[in-house]
Amino acid sequence: MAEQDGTLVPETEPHSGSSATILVAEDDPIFRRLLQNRLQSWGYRVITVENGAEAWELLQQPHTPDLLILDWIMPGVDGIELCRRIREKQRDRYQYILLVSGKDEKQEVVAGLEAGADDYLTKPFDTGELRARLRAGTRILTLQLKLIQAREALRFRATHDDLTGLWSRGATLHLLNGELQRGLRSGTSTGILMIDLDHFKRVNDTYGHVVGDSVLKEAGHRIIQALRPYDFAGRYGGEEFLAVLSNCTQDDLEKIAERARGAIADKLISTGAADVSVTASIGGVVTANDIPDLELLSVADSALYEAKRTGRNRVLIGSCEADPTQPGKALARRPTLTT
Ligand code: GH3
Ligand code: MG
Ligand code: MG
Ligand code: MG
Repeated sequence: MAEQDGTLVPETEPHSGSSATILVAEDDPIFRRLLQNRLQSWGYRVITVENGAEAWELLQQPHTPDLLILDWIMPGVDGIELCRRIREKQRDRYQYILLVSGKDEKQEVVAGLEAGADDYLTKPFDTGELRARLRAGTRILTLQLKLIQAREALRFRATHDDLTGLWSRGATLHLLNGELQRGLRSGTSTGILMIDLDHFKRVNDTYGHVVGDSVLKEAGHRIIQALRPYDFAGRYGGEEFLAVLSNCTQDDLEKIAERARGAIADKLISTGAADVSVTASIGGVVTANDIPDLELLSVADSALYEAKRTGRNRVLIGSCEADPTQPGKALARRPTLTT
């Protein structure tokens, strides 16, 4: 349908069912209102602002629209300046910009695109053309969304263990280092728990690997449930898990370790094929000192070894003081019995 003087004439187009949100920045109140009505009749959600400064302010907030219709000529921050600002700021998501103007000169169109607009419409314009151009923009944004989802799925797979969904070994060690640094900066203690399922080979030998896998998955889940919301756990090895507890006293560490041990041991794991009884031995360490991760892991490992040696299904916390004579070394390695 043709337009007169940039004004949109109401028409009864079928609802497109689109759920995209469009930000319209337009200083002409009549054109703004008509544009809003038309876009809404096509199924878009619409946010309108009267000038570029308002649009820019709105775009600083989280969850802003990805589809923008910007008027070129507005008082203060105009559409071109807005395009430049949007493109200068690195965002997670790309925003598709349709620039609207009464200017029709080729060099004006080029200037608009150079400033960062994706497409250009000259007033007065045909609503059919506007609709088609918005669909083109939506197609690009949909493609972008799929790419982001694919990237996130890859990122998840690269940092998580396939079977349990917990952090992978590499990611766990990376996060552990981050927590240790954070603990040092804030002067708080960080705790580590090394959790190893007892006689897990027997589980596989008795019930088979498929059941063994289900048990591992459920054990990982129970460990996560036993932790505080801001702690994290990863699969450190085959049937071994590593939990990292930030801002954690020795008392906290013992309580949480005991909770994790009980969570695994106290209730049979139902796998569908069999109800399996399994226990875990846990070695821990807590420190506020500048001790390298490998040193801490070695203390936790020694405690775990001791827990295995002295009967399994138990928690032992190794003591770990910084050795003033050997920076980066733990002073005491002998685990102290806590349960
Ligand atoms: P311990 O109490 O001394 O830890 O005995 P264990 O049998 O648990 O220890 P060991 O290290 O001898 O055996 C670990 C077993 O865990 C052997 C291995 O087949 C099993 N395992 C490791 N990864 C997986 C896995 O992804 N799935 C299954 N089903 N089993 C696994
Ligand atoms: Mg204007
Ligand atoms: Mg084991
Ligand atoms: Mg093991």
